[in-house]
Amino acid sequence: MLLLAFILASLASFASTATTTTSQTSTSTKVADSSCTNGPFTRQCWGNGFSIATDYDTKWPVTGKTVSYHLEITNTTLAPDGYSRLVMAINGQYPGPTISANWGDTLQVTVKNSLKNNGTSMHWHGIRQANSCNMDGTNGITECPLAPGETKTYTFLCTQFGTTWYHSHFSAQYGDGVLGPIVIYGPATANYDIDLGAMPITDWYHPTAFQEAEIAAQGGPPAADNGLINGTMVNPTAGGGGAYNTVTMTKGKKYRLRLINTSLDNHFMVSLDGHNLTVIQADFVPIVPYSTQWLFIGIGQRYDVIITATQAISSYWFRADVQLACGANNNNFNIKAIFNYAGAPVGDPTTLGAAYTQRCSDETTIVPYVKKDVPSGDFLTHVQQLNVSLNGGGVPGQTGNIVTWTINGTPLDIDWELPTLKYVQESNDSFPVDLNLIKLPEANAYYFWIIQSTGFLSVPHPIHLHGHDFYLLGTGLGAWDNSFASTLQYTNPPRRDVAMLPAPAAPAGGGPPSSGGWLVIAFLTDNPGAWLMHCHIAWHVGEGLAVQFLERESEISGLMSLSTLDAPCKAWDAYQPTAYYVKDDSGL
Ligand SMILES: *[C@@H]1O[C@H](CO)[C@@H](O)[C@H](O)[C@H]1NC(C)=O
Ligand SMILES: *[C@@H]1O[C@H](CO)[C@@H](O)[C@H](O)[C@H]1NC(C)=O
Ligand SMILES: *[C@@H]1O[C@H](CO)[C@@H](O)[C@H](O)[C@H]1NC(C)=O
Ligand SMILES: *[C@@H]1O[C@H](CO)[C@@H](O)[C@H](O)[C@H]1NC(C)=O
Ligand SMILES: *[C@@H]1O[C@H](CO)[C@@H](O)[C@H](O)[C@H]1NC(C)=O
Ligand SMILES: *[C@@H]1O[C@H](CO)[C@@H](O)[C@H](O)[C@H]1NC(C)=O
Ligand SMILES: *[C@@H]1O[C@H](CO)[C@@H](O)[C@H](O)[C@H]1NC(C)=O
Ligand SMILES: [Cu+2]
Repeated sequence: MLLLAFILASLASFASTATTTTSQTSTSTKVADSSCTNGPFTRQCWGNGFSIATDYDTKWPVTGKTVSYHLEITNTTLAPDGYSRLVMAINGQYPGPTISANWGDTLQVTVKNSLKNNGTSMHWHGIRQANSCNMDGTNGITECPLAPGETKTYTFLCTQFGTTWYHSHFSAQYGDGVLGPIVIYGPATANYDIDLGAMPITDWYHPTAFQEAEIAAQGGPPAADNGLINGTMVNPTAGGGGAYNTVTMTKGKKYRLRLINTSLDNHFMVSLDGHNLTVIQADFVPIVPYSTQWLFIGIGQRYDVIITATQAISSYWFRADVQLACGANNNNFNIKAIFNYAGAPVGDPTTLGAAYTQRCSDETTIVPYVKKDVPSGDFLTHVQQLNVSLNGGGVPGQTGNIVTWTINGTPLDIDWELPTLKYVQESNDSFPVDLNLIKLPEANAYYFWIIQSTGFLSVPHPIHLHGHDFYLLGTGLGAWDNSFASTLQYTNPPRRDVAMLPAPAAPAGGGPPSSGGWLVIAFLTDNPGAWLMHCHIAWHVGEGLAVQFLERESEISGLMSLSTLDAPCKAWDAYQPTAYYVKDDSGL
């Protein structure tokens, strides 16, 4: 009932936006104050005292409304690019259904694992889970995996707004289809007429992700066979079938498009021929709008962009170019979608892409709209270094060598049946070393992290943190030096939940070790829980590239009911000894 009411309400708001005109957009922007409400010309407003100027880390609306969804995971055959393969679909589709809610609503999502031979665990990427770490869906950290046949309901408040995605955290499973977009409606830093919704972009493999993960662990990352834009693409082989995703625009209108990079391994730059993209949000953080022709999206990152349909009535290619600079691994370098103006003749576009320089590094023009500074004086007292290394610095190229990624010498290896929150529930402090667990006992302190990649094959890594937006203070090639501390950006640095740990371009044909790169981030301990920080390249997190923070441990059980772990853990304990397949990676 609630869901139906919500759908009707959002249809009504779309209907009203679709009938307005854009002629006055730039002149009639109202100031975002408590008396203005959200509309095509007043996107900065929200209502009831909330607006784009609200600091959502400390304040958010509580609507009292609960929006419910049911997601059932099944093992089925689909052909998103014309090639049939096993897909672990959600409600029979790939990508899974879009979950949407308003800022301040409670989401209640019931997940049913109807797979025969895998557990699962659903993570709501970038959702802060304020005081609800037990709903983060990270198996081995915040819950036991959901055994085949089991159901779990995740309930959490939408304290942020914007675009994100949900995905399985059970080994490489999201690569086989267990993912979908999330849209949380809220204010925006620029006006637009029509919300086109989410457009996930990913690399796509014809063997399953579990098969590819094994190949990656034995030798190196396998090449993707294709890429998908909004779950579809043509097959590059002649007569292979598939179709381009097609979006229709009306000349004169402004469109909001929500881009999500759900890749396993490949990085892209995206562009719409003949148009600029006005970027208004990076991950969940609203930013001062800027215009660009090409946009780099790392795995797990999101960008909300506005496209103004001012060009001639025609068809235009939207491009997702694989970046060789990231160590591209794709057999198709022609991943595209179609943006069609209403009234344009039918047929593939003939437009040419704008020139650009290949790269593998984040956007550098991210300025958060709500300004927040980081106290530089805390740096030296609260800094730790995390060294990222392949095989713990061991000799690569040895046959049969299983690839691992270590942090300070240890690859993370979780125990599905004994998640970190279970230790907390049982007041057991004997954390094994390979949980890579770092305690953060101090409340409301800024902790600083120097993430340094070292040694052989220091490829770029998209680093993602659960439970927080972090502050991105700086990044560079080579080795970090403490004298750099004074050059970091402490004044309104970018905030987001995924950032690139950079690396120099790989030497042609292998070659000698590179000198790596560094990334410095900080976050405030304002959310007690157990939070994973990991590389979002599916192979790398499976190979151990992760740590977990146990934040304000003593407060956790007072803030949430850890008894939510009990039933799924009991079912998992019963299933695991009978499982057909065994865990053969970090479990994440
Ligand atoms: C999916 O189905 C295939 C083919 O029947 C089977 O081999 C595989 O184990 C199934 N996977 C899961 C996770 O149930
Ligand atoms: C999950 O299922 C796939 C087959 O669909 C299999 O290859 C993989 O080993 C399974 N993993 C676990 C841990 O069950
Ligand atoms: C993505 O695909 C879905 C399902 O086909 C469609 O409803 C939606 O409009 C598409 N979105 C975009 C941005 O193309
Ligand atoms: C997605 O992220 C990966 C890894 O960061 C990157 O290689 C790829 O280019 C990105 N895709 C898009 C569409 O930006
Ligand atoms: C896109 O931005 C560039 C650089 O600011 C500008 O030169 C160009 O005219 C813009 N193109 C369109 C279609 O607005
Ligand atoms: C990280 O590597 C640097 C350079 O090799 C070394 O000085 C430092 O002790 C290492 N830190 C940790 C925590 O292992
Ligand atoms: C505490 O955790 C360890 C694993 O590190 C486990 O072996 C032990 O049984 C646990 N103790 C209790 C009392 O549950
Ligand atoms: Cu990585």
